[in-house]
Amino acid sequence: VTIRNELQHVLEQNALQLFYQPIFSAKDHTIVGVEALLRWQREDGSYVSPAEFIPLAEDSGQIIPIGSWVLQQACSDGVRLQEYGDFQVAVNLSSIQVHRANFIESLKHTLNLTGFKSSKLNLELTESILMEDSHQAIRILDALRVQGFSVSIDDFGTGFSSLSYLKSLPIDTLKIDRSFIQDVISGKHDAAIARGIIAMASQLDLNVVAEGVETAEQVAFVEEAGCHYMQGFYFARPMPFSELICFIQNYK
Ligand code: G
Ligand code: G
Ligand code: MN
Ligand code: NA
Repeated sequence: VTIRNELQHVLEQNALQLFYQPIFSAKDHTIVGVEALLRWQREDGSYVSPAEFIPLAEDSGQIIPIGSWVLQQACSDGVRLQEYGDFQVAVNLSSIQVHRANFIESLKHTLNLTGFKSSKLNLELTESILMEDSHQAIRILDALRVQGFSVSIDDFGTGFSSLSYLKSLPIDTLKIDRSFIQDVISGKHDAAIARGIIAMASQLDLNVVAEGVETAEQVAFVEEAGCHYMQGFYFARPMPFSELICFIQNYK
């Protein structure tokens, strides 16, 4: 059986799970939210990375039911998470989901069903989603803002959008791709790029998240550069919801 064939049955087999990775304030290292990251566990116990199966699901159209499942699961977990603190929940979206005619309606439906608040849901879009059709993108972003959602640009720096283009978009947060954070200590150029993105984003009143922070040196660097939030293995790896609750309860 190929992965493509197996993928057709993931939903009926309850083979999908959401892991959560906490996001921290650079100011005081408190937890401000979590990012939901999809995991597929196959029958033999092995995990398939979303980097591998999301593109297949996008090709087959299965990204629609899978994406709906992700949103519903993240929102119902988000409601339970509110018992432990005032946390944002970030969800990654595919271009195909966002460009569907009923996208906003289905989001509202999920909130009604779960009781989660739009102000607590952060939608992570990639630069490419916004570049494909910028007029359409602005319409969608405006509608999301009216509904009270916040929007992040994920993997920032890997696409080709300029900060001046972003200025025209109603978005809240930039997530600097971890490829830039990886080499901020050893690479002069990556350090300059990361510093530049953080400084300009701050000037544009955008929040900045440094992704993939793995070492104390990187933490010190991004804090010094004025980054607002941090996420990465240095603080916490993505983990199942039950572990997240333990992590939050035991965290300082
Ligand atoms: O968690 P991991 O590093 O394996 O994620 C790999 C990639 O899969 C990342 O680019 C991440 O944004 C993406 N991804 C994770 N969960 C989801 C999801 O629920 N929906 C979509 N569309 N992408 C996801
Ligand atoms: O594209 P996106 O930013 O959504 O991808 C998030 C992915 O990055 C997740 O799959 C997550 O597992 C991974 N990730 C999160 N923190 C770190 C880190 O500190 N180092 C590395 N190598 N990967 C990370
Ligand atoms: Mn992401
Ligand atoms: Na990213």
